[in-house]
Amino acid sequence: MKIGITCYPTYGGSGAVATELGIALAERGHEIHFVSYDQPFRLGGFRERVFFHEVEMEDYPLFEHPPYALALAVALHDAARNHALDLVHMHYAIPHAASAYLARQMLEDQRGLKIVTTLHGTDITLVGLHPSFHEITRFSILQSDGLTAVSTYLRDETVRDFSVPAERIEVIPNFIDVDAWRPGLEPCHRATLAPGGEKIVMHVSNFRGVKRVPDVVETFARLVKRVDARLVMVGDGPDRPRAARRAESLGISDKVVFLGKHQSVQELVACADLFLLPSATESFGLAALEAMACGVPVVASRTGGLPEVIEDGESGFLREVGDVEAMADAGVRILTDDHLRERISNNARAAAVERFSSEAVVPRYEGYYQQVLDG
Ligand code: GMT
Repeated sequence: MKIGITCYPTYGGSGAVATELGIALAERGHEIHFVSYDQPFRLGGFRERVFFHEVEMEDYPLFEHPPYALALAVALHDAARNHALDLVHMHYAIPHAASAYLARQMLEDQRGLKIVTTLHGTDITLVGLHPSFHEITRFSILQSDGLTAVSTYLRDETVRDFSVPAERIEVIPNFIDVDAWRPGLEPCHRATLAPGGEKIVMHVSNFRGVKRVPDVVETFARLVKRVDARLVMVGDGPDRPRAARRAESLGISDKVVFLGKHQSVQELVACADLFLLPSATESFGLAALEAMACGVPVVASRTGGLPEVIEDGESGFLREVGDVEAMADAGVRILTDDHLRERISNNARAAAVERFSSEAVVPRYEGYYQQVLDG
C-alpha cells in the first residue's frame, strides 16, 4: 500500500505512535509518506520506502494565525496525487481530519483516496469539545472512511460526545517497539542520576495541566520521607515552573532534578525504579507503556484508558486521581519490597510484549486499512 501519515511531529504520544507505525509499515513493504510541518521527532535517519513532505507555510503579515489546516490540505493533495496514495492516516483529529477531507475533495477522483483517522485523546476529550471545534471535529471524523481510537474508553467518549455510532470506531491500542524499550538498556545513567545509590523515581510528560505534575512532586515528597530516593523529571511544558516551586516549598529541591526534553527517553526510563503518572485523564497513557516495556513499575491514576493498560496490583498500581497519599504508599511498597517489585516488573514487561508490541498491533492496522480499501 501507499500510505500518507500526518501527525504532530514534535514531542507527544500521538506523534510517537504515528511515526513508529510508519516505520513498522515501511519495514513490512509499504510505501510511507509523512506529511507534516516538521520531520517527526522519532523518524531519525534515512529509511527505505519512507518519505517526508514538509507543509509549506506562507508567512504573511495579515495572518495573525497562519492557516495551517489549508496548507496541510494542499500538501496532502499533492502527495496523494503525485504518489498515487491509497489512503491517508490522520493522527489526532484536529485539524488533520478536516485537512484530509479537503484534500480528498480537491482530487479529481475523490473516491480514490481513503481517509483513516485515529483519535488520540484531547482531540475528543478536551479540545474537540470546545464550541469552536466541536462541529468541525464531528463532521470531519464522520467523513473519514475509517476511524480508530486508542482505547475503549476513548471510543465510548466519542460515541457519547460526538454521536458517532460505536460500530464505526475500531479500537486499536497504542504499541511500542519492545526491542528499543526494554529492561537493562545501556548506557544506564543510574550513577549520574542517583550518585548516592538512591532509588530513582521518574516522570516523563509534556508538563501540561492534564498531567497534574504538581501531584508527582507531592507524591514524591511523601515517599522520600520513607525511602532514600531522587525524582527525575523528563520533559518540559507550562507546569514545569509550578512543579519546581512546589518542590522548593516542600523543601525537597535537592532531591529533584528537571532534565528538560530528551530525544532518547528510553535510556532514562530504563534506569528508573518507579514511574509516576498521576494524570487527570489519559486516553491511553503511552508514557506508562514505555515504562512497562522497560520493566519499570508504574503508579498511575485510575482514569480514562489507563485501566486498559495497567492491571492494578498485577502490572502496576492504579490510585484515584489526586490521591497522592495512596500513590506514595504504593510507591513505597514497590521500592521496599523486592519480591513485589520484581513481580510487577515482570508482569509489566510481559503485558507490553504480549498485548502492546509492534508485532501484535501493527498487523491490526494493516488489516483495518485493507478493510477500508475494500469498502
Ligand atoms: O491528546 C493529547 O493530549 C495529546 C496526545 C499526544 O499527542 O501526546 O496524547 C494523547 O495521545 C497519546 C497517544 O495515543 C495517549 O497515550 C495519551 O494518553 C493521550 N493524552 C490524553 O488523553 C490526555
